Amino acid sequence: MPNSQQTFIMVKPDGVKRRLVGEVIKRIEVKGYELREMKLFTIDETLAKKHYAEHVERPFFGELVDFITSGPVVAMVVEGPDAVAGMRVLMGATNPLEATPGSIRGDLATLIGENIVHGSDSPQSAEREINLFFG
Ligand code: DAT
Ligand code: MG
Repeated sequence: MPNSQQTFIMVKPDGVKRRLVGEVIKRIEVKGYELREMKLFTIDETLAKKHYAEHVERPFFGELVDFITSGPVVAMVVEGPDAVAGMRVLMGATNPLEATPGSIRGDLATLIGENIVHGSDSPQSAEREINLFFG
């Protein structure tokens, strides 16, 4: 497979509450990526702070940790050609207002703080996040 990569994808608590797990997985599968790992669980504060460590200085860090620990998530390892960048395109921009229609966030979300999915932003982040959640 040309430049096959693994990336870390997560349906966040808002997506699970809104019963969008199937919708997100459907979009990943019909695109042509494969699911390699998957688990439903609730993230604890320690894991949340490690996952979002790059945002520790941001004013919304506390809210981010509260939100991501507020209910179950579905964590996944997704694999395919250029899967890291490809999943970012499938997800759409961080702010749903700027996310293109056709993308997950563009079609399904309205608020930056409730944007349904997480996806690694680089191969290095993917490796770190896969180890954090599935290592
Ligand atoms: P992404 O999830 O697209 O990688 P990010 O890593 O910059 O975006 O931020 C992580 C999450 O933090 C993002 O999905 C939603 C939240 N967030 C980002 N910027 C924000 C802001 N200005 N206000 C509130 N929440 C924000
Ligand atoms: Mg990010």
